[in-house]
Amino acid sequence: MKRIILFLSVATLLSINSAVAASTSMSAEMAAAPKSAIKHAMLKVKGNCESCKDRIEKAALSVKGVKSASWDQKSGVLHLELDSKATSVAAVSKAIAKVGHDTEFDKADAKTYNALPGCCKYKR
Ligand SMILES: [Cu+2]
Repeated sequence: MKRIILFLSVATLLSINSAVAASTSMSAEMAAAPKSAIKHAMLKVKGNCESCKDRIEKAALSVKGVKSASWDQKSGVLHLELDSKATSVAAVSKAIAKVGHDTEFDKADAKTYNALPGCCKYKR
């Protein structure tokens, strides 16, 4: 009896797995590594130059659980690899606003913005 139950559950798991794998490559990856909480996320952040890039990425990496941060100067999109069990895009957004950069979710306060070097004063 135990063997039959085991066989049935394995068969069920296999069919679920292949159904998921068939849907998209993204969910296939997730099915292959269900224990990993590392995910890719994107966040719009305002800035101008290389110093902005450094400042934005440093602020993002200062948040525990952020594994990598790369801000694209042209598009203003910050690409993140983060442990979704340890942090969130919302927390990263707040950390970035704190160093003077507006994000799609948070605004930097005027005092911090005004203290940025001239080249970094992006349009608000
Ligand atoms: Cu700058």
